[in-house]
Amino acid sequence: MTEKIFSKASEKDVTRAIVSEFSKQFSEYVESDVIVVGGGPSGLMAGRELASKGVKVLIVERNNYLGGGFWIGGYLMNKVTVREPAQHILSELQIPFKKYMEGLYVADGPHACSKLIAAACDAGVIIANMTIYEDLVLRENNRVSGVVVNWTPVRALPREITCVDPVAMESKLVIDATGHDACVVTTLEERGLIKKAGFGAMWVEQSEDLLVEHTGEVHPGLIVMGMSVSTTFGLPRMGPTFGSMLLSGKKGAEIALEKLNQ
Ligand code: 48F
Repeated sequence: MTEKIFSKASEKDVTRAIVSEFSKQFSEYVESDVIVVGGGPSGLMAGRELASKGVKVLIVERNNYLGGGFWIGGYLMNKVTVREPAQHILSELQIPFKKYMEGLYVADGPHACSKLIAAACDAGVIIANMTIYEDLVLRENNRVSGVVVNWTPVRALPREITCVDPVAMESKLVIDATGHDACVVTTLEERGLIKKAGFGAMWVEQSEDLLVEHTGEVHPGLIVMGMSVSTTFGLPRMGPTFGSMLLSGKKGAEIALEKLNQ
């Protein structure tokens, strides 16, 4: 037999490595500073900003993959656009882009998205993927204090097959970065604690400024960012341009940092 290329490790070692490392990390992140629900462009940007400043951040993402709508620019075409001044964030993340016209820039979706994911991971963000947000933890004066989650496949099956209770994770702040659905805000609405307006019709030149302006805390302990902001406040949608997702993520992270330091 020829000399082996790989080191010695059997099936049991591989399985133990996965189980023990996963449970160690999961146990550590059952309590975080910030839980970001949704790993699209706004959530990833916020996670990266916070983690790079030493904040303990967990991103909860229902899909196996991260990136949300940032892989594809629109209509199944994988070019993403940003408007001035968001190209500076592309430069900061070392994402190649080209100027299409004055104030409008184009990048490759897969390249931009994978660089943003890597930037969040490099900064120290921990990802709970295939994990779906179900509900909030609410404490004194209805302050948001964590999230209730389950495995996505458990939620995807009919109740009669998988009647499995979810688990809860605690944090000082929660961020709703779930996009158009604004899932976290919706659970507050179901309890009569907030009223969301639903996003408006498309108007690119109004929407992006308004979205960044309205990014912030909407309820004690809950910050909204990205498309969730439009859905919460009834702002116009902007379609396949992503500058405000990145800027909203940055602004939301600054607000979260201020709150954590208070
Ligand atoms: O939708 P998404 O990309 O949100 P975003 O960061 O960016 C919006 C743009 O992509 C685009 C746009 C403007 O350019 O209109 O749509 O605001 O990413 C949202 C992420 O949240 C996850 C979802 O799978 C996606 O990756 N998500 C949504 N609901 C849940 C969730 C949930 N209940 N639990 C966990 N993750």
